[in-house]
Amino acid sequence: MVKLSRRLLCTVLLGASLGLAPLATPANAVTGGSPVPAARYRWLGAVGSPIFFVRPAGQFCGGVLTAPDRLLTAGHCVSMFRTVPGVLRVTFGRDDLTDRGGETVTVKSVRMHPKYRETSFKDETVSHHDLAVLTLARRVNRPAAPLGAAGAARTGEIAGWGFTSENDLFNTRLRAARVPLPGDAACRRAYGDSFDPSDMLCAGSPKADSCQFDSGGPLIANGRVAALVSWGYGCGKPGYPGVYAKLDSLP
Ligand code: 4AZ
Repeated sequence: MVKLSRRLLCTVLLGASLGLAPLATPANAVTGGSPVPAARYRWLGAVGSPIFFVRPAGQFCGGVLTAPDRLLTAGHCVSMFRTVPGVLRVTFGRDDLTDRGGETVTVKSVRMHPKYRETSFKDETVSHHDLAVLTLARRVNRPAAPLGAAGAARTGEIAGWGFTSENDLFNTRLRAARVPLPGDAACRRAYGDSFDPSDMLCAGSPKADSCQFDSGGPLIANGRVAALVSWGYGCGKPGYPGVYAKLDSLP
């Protein structure tokens, strides 16, 4: 709750103070990636709300379809909307958030992972069991994402609509990148006990990483979604891989 609301507030204030819209916080996202067509991930949704007017489509997170009317996303993306799920929208099939293409569906309810909780690492909010399920107001005619554990995979793929670097505040294009999976020890070294390998997975490098507004989006390994973008200390910082919520911690 604290995490997203603080972020939303910063973004809105920054946008307002600079008199610019759309605008969002200066942060990286899918760094080191390249544009991909949304048609490649028919089950990938952009989570947003018209109240988040500083971003096209009000987008602030990603999510993956697990049934015709269920979208799995990061808990921290939607915890502040638990009591007002109807203000959330999920948009599928849009290469660029400024386009009109694809389809947009209203959200009916938000169910948080029962063990969702927040701690902190430096000035970052650490989200544990960072998963939530959105029930959509109608069923969409799209395939569910294939889900599966990363196992021994050495690399994965991430996708999201976030910014590509601190100098690219205006990216609204869906992008993807291949990221290394350096293993639990790398994240333990970086984050100590804040990293819990029982429900988290470590991915990324200074060459390619996820960042703000990529949260809730997929980490794909062996052709299956293994985890969702969750948190990290900055983006692409040497020694600080991104942290992902593993789907096998689903209740
Ligand atoms: C975020 O703020 C965020 N580099 C997402 C991913 C990462 C860091 C921050 C990982 O949503």
